[in-house]
Amino acid sequence: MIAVAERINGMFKDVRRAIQKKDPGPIVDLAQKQTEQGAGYLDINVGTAAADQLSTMRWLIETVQGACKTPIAIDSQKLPVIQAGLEVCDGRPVMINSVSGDPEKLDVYMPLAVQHNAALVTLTMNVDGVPQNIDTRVEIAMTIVSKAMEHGLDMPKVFIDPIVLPVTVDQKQPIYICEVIKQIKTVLCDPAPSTIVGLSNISQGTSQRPLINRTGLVMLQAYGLDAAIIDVLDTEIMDAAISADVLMNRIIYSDSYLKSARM
Ligand code: THG
Repeated sequence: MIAVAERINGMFKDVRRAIQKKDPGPIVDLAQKQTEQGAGYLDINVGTAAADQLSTMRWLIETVQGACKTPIAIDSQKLPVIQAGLEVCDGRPVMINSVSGDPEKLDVYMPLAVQHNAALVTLTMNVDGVPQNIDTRVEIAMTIVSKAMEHGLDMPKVFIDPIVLPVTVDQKQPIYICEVIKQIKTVLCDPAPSTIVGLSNISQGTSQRPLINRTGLVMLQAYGLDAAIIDVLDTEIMDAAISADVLMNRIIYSDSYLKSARM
């Protein structure tokens, strides 16, 4: 499973403070620590930590690129912030995170992804909002897939995010997400698109967040999840994700598999 490391996000106090003081130290530290713990991508999200999101995104990316060689996920709902980030990327693999499943938006973001050879995270939501059932999520995934074919985006570089909702809001949601992932991976097209979730939403409002996060992650992996935005510094969730990859025969077992999978 591809772990997209979530900690370089302006919603965390340490990152917010670093952004406000333009202090690269904490950002460099998080980039290196998350890389050591097996991050496949480092998600970078300015959040609400700065007035000038464009220059802050550029600074964060340049700081991270100076600290490690790990691929980067540029996380913003705003196109200009994504574009500012892409401008300073140094040629390492990059992921655009994210765009909704509106056809008009896909017509803008997909050519951008092709132009930058970037992976693209697409959300199963549209102008009508975030669907809470299986079928509407899969319908939006079908729109995403047909748009990707039209724009010549490689299917494995299309990451579909079915949008995880908290188990406390509706206890049927986690198994719905499992079913959506299974359908995306088995019935839409061959090769299938990739799947991704922002995991920690699943445990919002519960008393057992880390446990529910890692149990949910392993379930989703069993249904074919390819990537998750998680706290890779949480050893227990990373160990669970890597063990699930072994049990699904996705990585080879050795006695040191927890360490080798992080390299
Ligand atoms: N899908 C996609 N991208 C995303 C999300 C998603 N990007 C943003 C977000 N969701 C994923 N990133 C985070 C980062 C941190 C936390 C959750 C998701 C987190 N928040 C703490 C909490 O929820 O309690 C609070 C943090 C704090 O203030 O200290 O851990 O779904 N494609």
